[in-house]
Amino acid sequence: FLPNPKTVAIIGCPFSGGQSKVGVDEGPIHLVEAGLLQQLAELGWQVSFDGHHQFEEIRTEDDPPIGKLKNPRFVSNVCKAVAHAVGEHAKKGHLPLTLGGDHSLAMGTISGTLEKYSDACVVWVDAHADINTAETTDSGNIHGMPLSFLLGIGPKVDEFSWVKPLLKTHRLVYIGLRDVDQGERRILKENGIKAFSMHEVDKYGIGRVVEMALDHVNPGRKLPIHLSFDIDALDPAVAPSTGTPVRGGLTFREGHYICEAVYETGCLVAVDIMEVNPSLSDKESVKQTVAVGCSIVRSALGETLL
Ligand code: HAR
Ligand code: MN
Ligand code: MN
Ligand code: MN
Repeated sequence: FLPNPKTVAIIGCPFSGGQSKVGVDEGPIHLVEAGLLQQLAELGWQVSFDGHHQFEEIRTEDDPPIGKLKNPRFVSNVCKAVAHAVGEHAKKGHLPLTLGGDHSLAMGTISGTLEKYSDACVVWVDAHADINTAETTDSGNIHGMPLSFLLGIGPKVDEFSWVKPLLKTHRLVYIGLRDVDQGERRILKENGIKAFSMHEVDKYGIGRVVEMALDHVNPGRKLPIHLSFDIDALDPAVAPSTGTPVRGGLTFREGHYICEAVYETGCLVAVDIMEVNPSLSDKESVKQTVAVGCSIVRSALGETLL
């Protein structure tokens, strides 16, 4: 799908409005400071980076909840801007790599990908399903909801009417789930959405799981793939600095294997790396989490072991 020489367009998104912990907005700065750009250049990519996105802040006082949704206008405006940025890069034939920031940003990134590749499928790697609706959310945190908007599931929220429900349920697959709310379980079941939880990773091994996941969303490996990787998919021992860690996660190798296998399909058109929060836990843990974020991205962009 991508022209030669391959160009990666990095979109730094210092944004935390989709959840309530401070610091996740510093994720992109830390990933870049750790040398991610040079590392990707060494893999043979042309790296284009316009600097971190500056978002016009809407303060919480000026952005009261809509129903249960917190910071709705701020999240909506930011995601809209991100959708535009990702869409423009994709249309130039570049691979947009979005550095989060919280996972509400995926409403923007996937909207942008679908603008250029309407038949794209999504591989969502996460401890969480992020598919709550305005009705089912308990927390009101929009980072737990992006997929419901992209799929057009649940009540319409005017503020998010710009999000076109272009993602089809059969073009979405999850890997790594282990903390799924009751309402989300119902949504997955009712819509027949394919999910490989940690149970399936244990049962079949990561190799079979990735193969089955890709067979489901991308039979024949002909469709473009958007990889949305939440760092909390990894076990907290591997990636401790994140807002909602859940034990029993992917090992270092399992996480990297997913990325390597997706890259190998030759279908990858966009990547998100989300929820790295450098203000949580001690300095060593932060360093470790940022380093693992960089290496996950390198694997997704073609780094091999041999
Ligand atoms: N399901 C819970 C909610 O809706 C927790 C979501 C946590 N989400 C993330 N992104 N960290 O995956 O609030
Ligand atoms: Mn810092
Ligand atoms: Mn997530
Ligand atoms: Mn998560």
